[in-house]
Amino acid sequence: MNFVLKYLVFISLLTTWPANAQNKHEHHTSQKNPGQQNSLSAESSWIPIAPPNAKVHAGYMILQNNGNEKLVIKTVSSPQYRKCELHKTEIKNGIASMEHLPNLEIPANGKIVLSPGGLHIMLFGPKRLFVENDMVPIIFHLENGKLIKSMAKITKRLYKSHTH
Ligand SMILES: [Cu+2]
Repeated sequence: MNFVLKYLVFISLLTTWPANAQNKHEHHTSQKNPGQQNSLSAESSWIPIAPPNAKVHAGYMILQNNGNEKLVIKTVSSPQYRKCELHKTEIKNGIASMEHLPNLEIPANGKIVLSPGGLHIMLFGPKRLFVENDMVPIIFHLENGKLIKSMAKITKRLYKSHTH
């Protein structure tokens, strides 16, 4: 698990490097606490494995804001899906429906859990067939212009929910 988290942070650093390049002092802090400079980290990212003909998948993870300012995710993308959206499943009168969220705010020093039956990333149009343990990049586009990349693992479904 530790290795995975470090790997995610490493990927995040790569992704945001161009935006941070002019900020020289961040270089010193990166060894000590790499998560700090990105503020946002996506941990335990997973996508339940879907039947080969499924046109839509869902992504779940824990979004942790390590900074002292709120962060807003404006859009989400993945090179391996045609389109990604922020969704929220709600149950009204016993019927589950999904809402497409215009953005997602993560409070300062707070975290948001995306999990089956609640918040999720809706992943439309997989561009290839995934098998268990494949790693799929999911990129969060923040309001402040930064990109945060996470790797989601194709995983056997743990809970029964969110069928389409
Ligand atoms: Cu959805």
